[in-house]
Amino acid sequence: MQRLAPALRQDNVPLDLISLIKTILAATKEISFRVSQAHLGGLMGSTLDENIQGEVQKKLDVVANELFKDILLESGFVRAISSEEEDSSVAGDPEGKFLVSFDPLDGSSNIDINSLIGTIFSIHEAIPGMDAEDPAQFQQPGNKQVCAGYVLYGPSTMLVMTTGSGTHFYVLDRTHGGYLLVDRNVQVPKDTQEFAINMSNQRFWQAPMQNYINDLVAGETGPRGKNFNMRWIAAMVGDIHRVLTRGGIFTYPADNKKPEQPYKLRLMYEANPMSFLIEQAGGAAMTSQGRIMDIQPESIHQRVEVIMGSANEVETCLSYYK
Ligand code: AFP
Repeated sequence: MQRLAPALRQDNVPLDLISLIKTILAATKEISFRVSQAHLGGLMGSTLDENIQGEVQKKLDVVANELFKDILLESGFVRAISSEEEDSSVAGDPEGKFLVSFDPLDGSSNIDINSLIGTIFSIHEAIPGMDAEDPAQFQQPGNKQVCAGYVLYGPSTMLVMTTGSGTHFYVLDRTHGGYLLVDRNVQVPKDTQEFAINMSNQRFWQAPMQNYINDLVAGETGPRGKNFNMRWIAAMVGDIHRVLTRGGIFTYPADNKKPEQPYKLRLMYEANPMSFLIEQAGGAAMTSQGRIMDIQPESIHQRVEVIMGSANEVETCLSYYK
């Protein structure tokens, strides 16, 4: 099994990006440890604060965010960061070459039930001449990402990452403290019989998604002529990891539960990095209107519709919108 840095050099990843990736991974190793000790260290439960999106912050959300933020801002590689847990972007080194967007702990509702959670990150190059303080520098589409990945704090701590040369799986080897490459160029099967959606929102979806899911649930007696299984982990990192491992379709469609907020997932630190990973593994990552990675972002915490996974199944789903 190959160590991380030689694997990245094999993919011709520039040295400064490798250094940034190593910095990110140093933070994830510490978060992984804190997650495993959370109950013993008094880090279960919520704080009294809400983030800018009106979500109550868990104690571990705050710890993971501070760890990630501090290590990135002190690294010298980063011009600015943006995080799910920060109101706006935070300036780093004015000479830093990269911008990092991240969700320090995705799937926070799983913390208290000792279930899957993870850290998601997305890296863009900083725009020359733009001020480190200016949040507008983050308004770059997903197709300009130079690296994206997540670390899943599961039974083993796994890194899934792409720098544009395929999507690779790594496992944290606690005997030497580094990530080892375990699967190079994973491929999402084109077809699937598994879907992931929060079914409790069914009555709030638009008609095309209602019709599509009804046809999946109808199974072999319905128009699809085959049975589908359903899974929902309530952490995008967990659901996307399953899709990358054995295929499937994952969607968080538009709904009218809160008419002022039709979408749930965040473009910059959830949908874009996951889209890069899925596409690099031969899958598709779309909204009902087009490719996620071609969306021009307007703000850091922008939300977006997500339909991603096995390419043929995503195409079938989108055909209901035509
Ligand atoms: P957090 O990052 O706030 O924990 O949100 C998790 C999430 O954005 C995504 O990871 C899940 O797929 C989705 O929310 C779960 O949503 P439901 O609450 O509808 O299950």
